Amino acid sequence: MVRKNAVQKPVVRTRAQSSSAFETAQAVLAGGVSSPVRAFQAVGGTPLFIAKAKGAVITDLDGNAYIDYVGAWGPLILGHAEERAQAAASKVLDKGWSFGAPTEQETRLAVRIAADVPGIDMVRFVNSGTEATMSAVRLARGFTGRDLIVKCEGCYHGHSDGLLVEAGSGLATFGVPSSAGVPAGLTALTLVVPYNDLDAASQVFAEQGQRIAAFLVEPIAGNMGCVPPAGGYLAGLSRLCNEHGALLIFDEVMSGYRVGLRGAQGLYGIEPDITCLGKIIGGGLPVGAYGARAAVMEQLSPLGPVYQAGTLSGNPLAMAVGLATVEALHEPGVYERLEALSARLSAGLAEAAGAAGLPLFETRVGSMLGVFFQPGPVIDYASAKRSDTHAYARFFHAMLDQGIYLPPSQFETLFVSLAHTEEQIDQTIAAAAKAFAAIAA
Ligand code: KE4
Repeated sequence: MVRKNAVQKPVVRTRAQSSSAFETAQAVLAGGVSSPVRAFQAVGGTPLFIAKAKGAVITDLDGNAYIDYVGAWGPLILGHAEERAQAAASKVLDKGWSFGAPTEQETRLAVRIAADVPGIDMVRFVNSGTEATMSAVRLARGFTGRDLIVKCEGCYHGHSDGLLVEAGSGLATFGVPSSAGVPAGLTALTLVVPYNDLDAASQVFAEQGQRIAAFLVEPIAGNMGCVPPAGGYLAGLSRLCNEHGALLIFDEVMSGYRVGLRGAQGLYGIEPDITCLGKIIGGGLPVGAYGARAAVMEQLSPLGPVYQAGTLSGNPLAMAVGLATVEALHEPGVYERLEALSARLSAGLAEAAGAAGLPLFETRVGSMLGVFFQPGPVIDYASAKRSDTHAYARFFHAMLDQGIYLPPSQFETLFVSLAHTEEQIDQTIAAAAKAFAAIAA
């Protein structure tokens, strides 16, 4: 009997249910999404609708599984549906999960954060990173009695009006709105300088120093892709702020607990005046926080004249999952494992790109990784923008079709979690080798 050649049925990775779900969503959700980057406009195609996730793997409505390097944009450092976080949530759910009144959950998380983060003696919880930075700016203005804020081009601090600015013409310039609906008057108090450029920062302080309330910066930029601080940059900002009586605000919404228990300020040994946190401290539930030394935080209502409030701030469910997440990060060897997995991935991607003859500039701080389709170096937003975003889009889809879910934009950061395994990292590298070869062909 002639055996029929066993024909390997091609893996048909249909995404029909995601497409249909996206159609439905677009009728009632602006753009079909609850946050713009999820719409895949930077890479093209239809966004995946996620049905479930466990560990380092997410599964879409069509049953396709992907190794996930977005991790809900940073919070899921333990991986998805992690047992300790789940157990913490269950315990709270049995007793009620929102009271609009003080609970010991928020005190416990605040004690943990104050013990870990060098620049924090006292904390205020809010519900997002946007709220954290917006409130930190108001607190800095209230504490100093000054109006001007300086931020870096390419750093993202959420969507409060005064921070939706982009650089005007010239080096150190007053921001121009980067969004419709933001009146120029609201950005006229925000100065924008290039990231990693201490001369520009010095210049703006020389010109406006007495009016500057704070310099707000991502100590490790994660929203232009991952761009580490240049040597001496953060120390220079700290010195400029001290010399001119301004406050240094570290937006550690992404880097807090990501690059170590003490965040970027612990890694680089620079203590800011105010620290903003989010993402990981909520373990995937809506949380933000800002903190400082007591003398600054005592300006906050109900103690002082700076007002800020929130219905769900300190929500027991979010506090419990956040505390379980942060406590798990105190286990011995956690950051060594994240470092080993992330270094393995970074080295593998570099080798694969080299083999394909593809110019790839990589950055990494702990388990925050950047891959820029260009020779580099990438040190700020201007250089990041020189990346080949079309190549990144092709890379994104070639990886997606091989079961690897990367951030759907060149200007985002990849995250490795404690749930990732060496096998999954190696599978990712193998997929990247194929993707790079296809792009380079
Ligand atoms: P949220 O308001 O999105 O919780 O946080 C704003 C924010 C503040 N600071 C930093 C350093 C941040 O990275 C963010 C938010 N990060 C983006 C991803 N790059 C969130 C994803 C999104 O906007 O959908």
